[in-house]
Amino acid sequence: MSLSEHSVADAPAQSDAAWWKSAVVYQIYPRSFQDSDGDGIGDLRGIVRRLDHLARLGVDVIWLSPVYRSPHADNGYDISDYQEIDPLFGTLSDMDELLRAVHERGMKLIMDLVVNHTSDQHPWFLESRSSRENPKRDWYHWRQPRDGGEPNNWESFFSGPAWTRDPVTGEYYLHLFAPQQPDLNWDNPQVRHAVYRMMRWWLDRGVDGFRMDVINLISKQPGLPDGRVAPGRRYGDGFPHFSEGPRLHEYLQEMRREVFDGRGALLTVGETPGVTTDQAALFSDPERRELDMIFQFDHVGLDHVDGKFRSRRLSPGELADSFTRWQDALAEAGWNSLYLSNHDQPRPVSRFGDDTRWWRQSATALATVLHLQRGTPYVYQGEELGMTNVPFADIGDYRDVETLNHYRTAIEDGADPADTILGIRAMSRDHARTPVQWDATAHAGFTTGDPWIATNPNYIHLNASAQYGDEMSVFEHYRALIDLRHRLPVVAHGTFARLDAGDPAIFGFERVLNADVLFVVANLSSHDVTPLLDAEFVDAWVGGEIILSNGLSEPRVDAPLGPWEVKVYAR
Ligand code: TEU
Repeated sequence: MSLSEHSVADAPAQSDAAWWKSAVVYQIYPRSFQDSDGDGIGDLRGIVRRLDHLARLGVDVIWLSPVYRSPHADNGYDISDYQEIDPLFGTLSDMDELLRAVHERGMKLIMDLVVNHTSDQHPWFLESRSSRENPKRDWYHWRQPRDGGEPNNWESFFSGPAWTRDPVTGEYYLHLFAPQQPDLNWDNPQVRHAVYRMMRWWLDRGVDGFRMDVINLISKQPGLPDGRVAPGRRYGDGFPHFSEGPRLHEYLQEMRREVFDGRGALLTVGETPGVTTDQAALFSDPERRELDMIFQFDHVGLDHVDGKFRSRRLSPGELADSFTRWQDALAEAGWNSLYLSNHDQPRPVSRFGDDTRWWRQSATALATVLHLQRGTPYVYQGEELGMTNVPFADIGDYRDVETLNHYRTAIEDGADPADTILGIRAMSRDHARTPVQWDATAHAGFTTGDPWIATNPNYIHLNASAQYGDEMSVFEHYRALIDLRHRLPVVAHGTFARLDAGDPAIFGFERVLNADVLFVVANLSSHDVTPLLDAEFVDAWVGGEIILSNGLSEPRVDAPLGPWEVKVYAR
């Protein structure tokens, strides 16, 4: 292969500071990763037991979903003590042990930072609600009733109004998510500095950065104005008023100065639902000193029709078009986070691929086109095994607050139960939350007890131990992709250019860094397709080496592609 390996001299000068450009992040949802004490809920010691899986996969960073003390109204995204570990997951000393074990293997660990809201059991909120005169009253958003009801017309992300009346004072408080998740008032400097103190405390303890939950919602439009009500709707669209508020970027720059300046190789990634490409550049342009990168939601919203629970299959090309828009938009300034799934999304092989006939091919094709884009890839637990959506049939199987609230309000509003379940079966967050499938023993090796949510029955054949060492497996394919990013600077630092291959089902793109060129060509459909490429282009690739594929791989770049076939060429 003529492609230079470890030619760090070729890479852009900022590559040292931006170490995360050649890193791969792995997300752990602790509840469902590995149980160590038989209570059916994953925990920190369980994670330590499985670190060799991650080392084998080759990931650089672990993002840990919340493990702080929490009443678990939203599985830990409702935090009642930011400086304590929830007893379900272990203790602070288990956390120190995990950090030590992660660092010992040369990996880093970032925590989930959930500071748009706290739990309603957090001492800050308990004080705040206690009286109108309490010094912490202003730490949350309290308002008088309007016409005896909610202060404005915003809807919660989890169904129903975004306001709940508190009997103690008769006032309403704002919660963009569940009533147990009151929104903090970031306009109060005491709130911001309390958060920064807590963040420094974790960094001092050894964590390597944060994934910041709904961080684009922390600054709200003053006055909290009503949203526009679409025809036939009960609630107004508050989104334009509670996202991208006027002081958002000021707060992120302040956080950067107060928390991150002068510290070593950290990673900050913001979760930013609804973000546009222009806003994304503002967050992640290094010159602006805000965040390293953000999660955008374009490709995970494409299949929403009327809200997420009325969804559709994408047509060939839609996914590739969305990825291309983001690659092009952040080519000059800013940086992409690349992901197919997380704990809020269905399993990608079921959603975007073909989890029956072309399960292996589609899982590996999707992974390849994701990992070889410009940006930092994120692997969500189980994705590296090609885990699929779970065939839950009954509402009693589901555990997620968003799913259960949607079901209850839909039925109250007169929806057909069978129809409602169909919507949930396509999109519920619980698809991502069934236990990781380690082996073919009871409950997939996740627990010796009763798991808090049922295991996907396909664990008997779909599990990690069946895939280790099998060159054709989804796991080994992910491993190869991660290895490519580490070895070839063009993967991390090269430019991206999409090529028209004559059919929307084909996603073809080149990555270029100086003399090094990669060409990725994938058929993202379940039928055969032949790429139509310029003769000149085809000639230039004669003799190019196929460095990774998931099929029989005809050497010519314009050879017909089987369903979900992908090939990666280098020269
Ligand atoms: O999610 C925020 C978000 O906007 C969504 O993806 C949302 O959870 C939902 O799926 C909309 O349909 C973050 C966390 O990732 C999520 O798990 C939490 O429930 C939420 O914030 C509140 O903290």
